[in-house]
Amino acid sequence: MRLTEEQYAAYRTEGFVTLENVFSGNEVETLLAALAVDQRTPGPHLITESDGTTLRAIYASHRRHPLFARLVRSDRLLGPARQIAGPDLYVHQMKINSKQAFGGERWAWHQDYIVWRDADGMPVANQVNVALFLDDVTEFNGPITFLRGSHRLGTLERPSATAGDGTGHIDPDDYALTPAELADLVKQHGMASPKGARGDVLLFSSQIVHGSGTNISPFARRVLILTYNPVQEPPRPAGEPRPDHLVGTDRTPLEPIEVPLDHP
Ligand code: HL5
Ligand code: SIN
Ligand code: MN
Repeated sequence: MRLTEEQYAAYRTEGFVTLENVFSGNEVETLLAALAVDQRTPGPHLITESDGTTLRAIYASHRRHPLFARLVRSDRLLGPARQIAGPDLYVHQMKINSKQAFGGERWAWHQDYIVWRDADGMPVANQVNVALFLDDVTEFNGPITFLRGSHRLGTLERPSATAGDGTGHIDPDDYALTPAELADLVKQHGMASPKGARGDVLLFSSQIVHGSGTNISPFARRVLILTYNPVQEPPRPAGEPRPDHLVGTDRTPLEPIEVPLDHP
């Protein structure tokens, strides 16, 4: 699968592009069934909301469940990712942000790359994020919102940011842009929040400013986000690397496969 010239140009200019109908309803159902199984496996890969119990995010399902292991090699995701980030990619990170109905919490405005640079020693910002919608994403359930073209600003330094204690997931709150920065950037860039049906795919740059609001609707907004990184540019951590559910260590270049995913 390849992006059209228009889609490729949109990604380069805007920092994101949406692809419709990439996975079928049956495939999404099968992925959700696998997620239901995987989220019962306890461990540090489960992140909760501020209540300490509701699931906020789950990392690295591809390392525990064969269906997700196939998904990360799917040509429908890997094809466009290779066009953008180069032929030899591995999974730097995979997460499902599960933003639940009636209260799934916000993700603060941030850029991804600066976090991976500081926490993991990621040398260059050549990652592409490939987000697969597991629910319909609407204006009501907390869509990811972008500042158009803000990936072209490069890294916006955060004087007060801390890269965590080296063991856990870093919430974008710790790298959030200030209200003054946001107000200024929105004037120049404007905002966009791509909507779509479950099965659609949203590609976005690791340098684009993004965030999302609380989900006050009765509809969950589960989004699976894969971050591919070129094998030639792995992180070089200054100290102990973060655990491998956060920072992928299998750096064998992924070969695209094309198989339907509507069976486990
Ligand atoms: N939670 C991620 C990590 O690597 C970083 C954020 O959206 C990605 C900024 O811990
Ligand atoms: C979100 O799920 O809304 C935020 C995604 C991200 O920060 O990558
Ligand atoms: Mn992010």
